Amino acid sequence: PDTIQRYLMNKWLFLIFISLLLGQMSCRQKPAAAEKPNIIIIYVDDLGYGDVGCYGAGGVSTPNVDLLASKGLMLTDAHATASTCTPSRFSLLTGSYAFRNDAAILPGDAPLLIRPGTPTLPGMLQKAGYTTAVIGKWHLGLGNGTPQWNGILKPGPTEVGFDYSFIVPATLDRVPTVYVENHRVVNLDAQDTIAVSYEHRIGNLPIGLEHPELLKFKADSQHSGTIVDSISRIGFMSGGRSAWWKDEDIADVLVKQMDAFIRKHQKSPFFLYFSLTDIHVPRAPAYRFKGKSTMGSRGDAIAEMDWSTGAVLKTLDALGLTDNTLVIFTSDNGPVLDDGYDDHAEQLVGAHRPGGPFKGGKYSAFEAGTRVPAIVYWPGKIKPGTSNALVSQVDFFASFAALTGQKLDERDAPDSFNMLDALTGKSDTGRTTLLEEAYTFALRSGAWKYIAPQTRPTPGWMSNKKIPTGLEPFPQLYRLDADTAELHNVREQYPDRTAEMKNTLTKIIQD
Ligand code: NG6
Ligand code: CA
Repeated sequence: PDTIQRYLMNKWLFLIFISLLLGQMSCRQKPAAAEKPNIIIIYVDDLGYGDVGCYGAGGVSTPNVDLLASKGLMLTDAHATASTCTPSRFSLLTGSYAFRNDAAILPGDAPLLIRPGTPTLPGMLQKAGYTTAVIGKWHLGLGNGTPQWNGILKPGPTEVGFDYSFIVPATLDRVPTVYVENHRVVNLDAQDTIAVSYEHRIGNLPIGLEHPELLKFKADSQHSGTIVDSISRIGFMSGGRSAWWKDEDIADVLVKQMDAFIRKHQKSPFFLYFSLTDIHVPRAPAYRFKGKSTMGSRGDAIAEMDWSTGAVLKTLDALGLTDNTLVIFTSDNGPVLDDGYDDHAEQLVGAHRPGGPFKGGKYSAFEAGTRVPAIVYWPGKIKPGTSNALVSQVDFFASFAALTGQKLDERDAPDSFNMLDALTGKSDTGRTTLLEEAYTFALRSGAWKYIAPQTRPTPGWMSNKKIPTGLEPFPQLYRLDADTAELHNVREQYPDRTAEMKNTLTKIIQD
């Protein structure tokens, strides 16, 4: 009996020891898990402030985005850093303003704009233990010099912080019309090599200029290059037929990639930059979205974008990851109706206001150029609500560093501020000043908006866009609290304020 007792005692002690150990381990893991939520940025292309239901859209419904807003924090004064794509994406990923690197809209055969070795948001999260991926639109260039479409496309996303990439290299309207997975074009037949030129015609595929009868949409002269999938593109290409995407399938392809990546990495923290190709031109959503809006293909593309957003939530729910995942939904620049293809966006827009109450849109220095929908969703952690804190996407870098306990070096993310409290609704206070880049600079300070005289030449085609650009040879000052639509330049009534804002702007630029 003595041995039995001792045996039982030992067994008890052993069990107590094991359970204490397990308890310890889970205690240690719990706070770590809570500090390292998965992070997903759903980045829509060209979605305007007023283009989704919760921000006032008409003509299309966006139930999934609206759900994000009703359960998350809806920001009403959040900005892309620029009113065009490449500059905004550069700033989002590097925490540095695009002008510091001379970033402008890139052609489809440009070399990689972010130099390997530059501190990046995904690179910082890798150090914090995250697995990182970009799925969708890239538009930051590939390779050194000319991209090697038939070989190894390097450096690219995986050299600047992403563990995995599945991308549309530039825009839907630019050649080559192929996906790139890590360093290679997907489904390329080695016998049918790809050639690309932005200077002159190559190969013998039909081009839009000569064969308008083959086109789904009529296009302007810049978009009248090689025809792929009945859509003429900017630039010329030949070969690579087995690798061509089909425009109507892109959302499905990207959603499948998104789902696979999340499933694969569900057990450890991941960062996904889910960069949708909707709602940029050419707008050819999947056939099942045809007629989902009253606004033609632009509205239908919004419906498709909403579906892709819902797909993310569905995957998270299915895997039980919803409470441990921070999702930010936003856009790279403001809206445009006619961006080169005749898809009736202007004729069918009706009472819908793509830029909401704001003036301008894509390419513009007025508010609608950079003020975009922005929703932060993290059920259980973020109280549902609305916030008018002034925040910029350049702040995601420092904010996520703070969230995940990463210290930033001085050379990291020079323009990024930690706005974590504003992004999670703990505070209403955002930035005191905010820079907007167009073909000039604008500065926000509270309700004041200063637009500097135009500094960069605009491309010739800009004059056809019918968007008020805000580009003038003289300074402009607006009071957004009294004049949301930037109609009255009050610089003469407020010379001191004008001078002060000009100085602040100069300091930021020269910093
Ligand atoms: C412009 C294109 C426009 C669009 C834009 C980039 C012309 C006339 N227009 O050069 O269609 O592709 O670049 O859009 O060529 S963005 O959202 O990637 O900035
Ligand atoms: Ca864009």
